Amino acid sequence: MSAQPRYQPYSGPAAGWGALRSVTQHWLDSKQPIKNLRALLKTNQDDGFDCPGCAWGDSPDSHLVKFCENGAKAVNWEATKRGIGRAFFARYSVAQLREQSDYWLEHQGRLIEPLRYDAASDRYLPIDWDSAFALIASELQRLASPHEAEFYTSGRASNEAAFLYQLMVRAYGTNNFPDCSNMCHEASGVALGQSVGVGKGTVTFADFEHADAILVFGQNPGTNHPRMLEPLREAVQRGASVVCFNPLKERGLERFQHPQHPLEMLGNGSQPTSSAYFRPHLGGDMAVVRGMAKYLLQWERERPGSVFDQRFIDEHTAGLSDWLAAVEASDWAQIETQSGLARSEIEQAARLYVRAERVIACWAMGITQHRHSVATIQEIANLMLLRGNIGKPGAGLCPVRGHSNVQGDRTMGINERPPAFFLDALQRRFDFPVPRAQGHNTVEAINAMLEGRSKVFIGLGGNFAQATPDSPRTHAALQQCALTVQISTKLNRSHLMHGKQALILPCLGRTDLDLQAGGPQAVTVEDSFSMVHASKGQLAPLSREMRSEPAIIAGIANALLGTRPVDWLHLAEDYARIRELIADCIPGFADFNARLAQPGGFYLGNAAASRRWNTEGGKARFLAHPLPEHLLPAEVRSQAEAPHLVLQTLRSHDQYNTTLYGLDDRYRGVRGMREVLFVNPQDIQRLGFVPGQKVDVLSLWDDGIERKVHGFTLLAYDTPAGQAAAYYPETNPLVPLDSYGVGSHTPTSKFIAIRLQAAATEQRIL
Ligand SMILES: Nc1nc2c(c(=O)[nH]1)N[C@H]1C(S)=C(S)[C@@H](COP(=O)(O)OP(=O)(O)OC[C@H]3O[C@@H](n4cnc5c(=O)[nH]c(N)nc54)[C@H](O)[C@@H]3O)O[C@H]1N2
Ligand SMILES: Nc1nc2c(c(=O)[nH]1)N[C@H]1C(S)=C(S)[C@@H](COP(=O)(O)OP(=O)(O)OC[C@H]3O[C@@H](n4cnc5c(=O)[nH]c(N)nc54)[C@H](O)[C@@H]3O)O[C@H]1N2
Ligand SMILES: [Mo]
Repeated sequence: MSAQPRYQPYSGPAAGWGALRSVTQHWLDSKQPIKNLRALLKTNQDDGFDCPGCAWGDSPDSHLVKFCENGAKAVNWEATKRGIGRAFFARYSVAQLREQSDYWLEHQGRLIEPLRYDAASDRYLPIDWDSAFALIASELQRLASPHEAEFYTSGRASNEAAFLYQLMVRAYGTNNFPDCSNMCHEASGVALGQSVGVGKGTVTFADFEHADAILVFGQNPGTNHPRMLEPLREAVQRGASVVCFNPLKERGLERFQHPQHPLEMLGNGSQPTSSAYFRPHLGGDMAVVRGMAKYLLQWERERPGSVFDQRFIDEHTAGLSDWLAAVEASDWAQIETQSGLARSEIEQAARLYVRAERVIACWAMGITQHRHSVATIQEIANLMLLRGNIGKPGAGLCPVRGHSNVQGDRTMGINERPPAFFLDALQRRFDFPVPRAQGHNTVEAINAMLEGRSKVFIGLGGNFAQATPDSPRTHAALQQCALTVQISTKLNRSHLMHGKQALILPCLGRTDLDLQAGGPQAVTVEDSFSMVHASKGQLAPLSREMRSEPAIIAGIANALLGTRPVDWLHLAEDYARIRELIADCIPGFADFNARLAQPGGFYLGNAAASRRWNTEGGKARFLAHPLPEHLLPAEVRSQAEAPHLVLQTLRSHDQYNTTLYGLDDRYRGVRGMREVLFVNPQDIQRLGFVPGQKVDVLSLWDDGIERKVHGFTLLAYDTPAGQAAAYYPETNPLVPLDSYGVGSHTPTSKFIAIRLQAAATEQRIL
């Protein structure tokens, strides 16, 4: 699928013919094009399955085809005819598989039978399901404490699977739930919980149709949430503004830029414009928003009552004066240096914000994967509260979620720091001593395994070995375990970085028909807008040996706990039974089974969206943080050598997290390669390199560990000076385990201090 390595800036628009060509290639590559076309037409339809791609919601009014280029890739990836079982694993030892690329591993096809690692032959061999369940139960029972096991979840797990999983794990006795959300929108949950009392977004799809301005911070929807481009485009057509903040000119967002000069309409008398594109420094968004707030304060003082929504503030909020004091105390020199924007640009952004009556603020990983992410998100919330932009139509907060059910998994209790009301509800309903001690998040789980405090790792989906920071240490952490279990659809590195004993349990995916004793089953998911809807797989599974996630969890739970506190196997026969339990325990799910029949699903409700504030004090809170003194952390500043560049790690157009569909990144002009470093041409020159040269990349931290990746090709790219970009997961070895967000523990994947060295082999490939 991927040609000779090539780099040539892309000139076409986002989507369009380039997208069609790409979908067709992936579709043919699945080896069952006709079957998959049927599948694609069922994507996100009422009687079909939820797209296994992103968590963007659907317009309830549209019955048209509801998939995008990258959703189509996700479906074709899952619905492949290729399967791997005993023959494949007889051919390759684990050591040989480790030599293969991540791309090659996933490309081999779907996992079709349960496997157990055999140390004598260094191979995975077939095992029957009951023996696999018995092995897990005996290893878990052998631990000195349930807190010595880690139960990871990736955000594709359905509500039913997640609820059953957390119930099993808590009945076993721990809250150790590291999950992908810890590396993703954790900061949004933490920040918004404190600010507005709900750790989720407050908008629904309909709000996008009424917004006068949409702010898009640190997000690349053209690749990662393509269906979001449609409401953005409609907004612009309606005369609303779309205001983007991103150091990179992302192709899918560029169309919303004012075609001539983004700075043209600065002064009062200038032409109104619909849109603007600002390019802050990595990690500079808090300073941007602080600067916008400074202008708002100034204008309010000049014309009292013209800017702040004083009625909303008086009735609904607390803490304004402390925050305004912090705004006043921040000086422009610091704001300009830290934000990377000129004061005039910040003024322009502030004008676009105040001119709009109803504003939505969206953000994703460009905001959350930073050290000061919680403070930054609270600053965005402050800005929105100032003009009453939460809890009215066409306005609100919109952390755009990643995995298709990552939000639902949290709602179901995949949470290492569960709220007391949730645990109380479990205890009331199931009558067992629910563990109350805080569990491990992802970073804590890695540390616990590294130090030998945790000995069993179970992964409900995902690719823990590659998605996590500091890869060599994470690999070592997994390899030290007594047992690792991966419940997966495809082969990935997490199966190869295994514990002393190891299991691969092949599961059904979203597109697969899920037949249980009670008939064909549907599962449910929750999107970024708190809409819950059913997902029903359509395609006959590749093998009878694959099981659904609920069935696998029930099998493990049955071996581990018998029928305590529920009859697990009975539940897995008909998922409506699981939904009844969810309805009993989780607010918003009353009459769950009946309400699922509603076309498009049902809205879970959101207290903040109806201006009820479940915070300390019962009001929405302006939370005041000083601007960070330095963006570079002390652990980097203390090093003898200063960093050459700051690196962000991001997604190409041809990947889904650690799953690589191909080796191209169409909108950034890259073909056939991934080990590349996007650097400003002047930086390349300043550092004494030439474009196309290969370099080794080192990251800086104060723990004496050398973190390095080799042979990355330098690409001259339009990125602000000093700021580089490269793909994840190839660069995860550079992310120090101890470099994470304050209050969120999210690895700082968008801010890594690096130095470059000429690669040992001086070969140039371009
Ligand atoms: N096709 C596809 N879809 C996906 C995924 C996928 O891998 N492939 N992944 C899913 C998941 S789990 C998630 S979480 C989402 C991720 O969706 P995104 O958050 O869009 O993903 P990233 O590629 O990490 O892009 C981050 C963007 O933020 C910008 N950025 C980085 N640092 C900063 C900063 O400091 N400030 C600002 N203002 N911008 C910054 C980058 O230039 C980039 O455009 O997508 C989901 N959807
Ligand atoms: N450096 C850096 N690191 C990052 C990020 C970054 O931007 N930069 N982003 C972070 C983010 S936002 C996230 S969400 C995480 C993602 O972390 P994960 O969710 O752990 O990773 P994925 O790559 O989505 O997992 C892919 C694997 O999931 C399995 N799988 C796919 N579908 C299913 C299914 O339906 N059921 C089951 N059981 N298994 C399935 C397949 O075996 C596949 O190999 O990575 C994080 N890591
Ligand atoms: Mo994510």
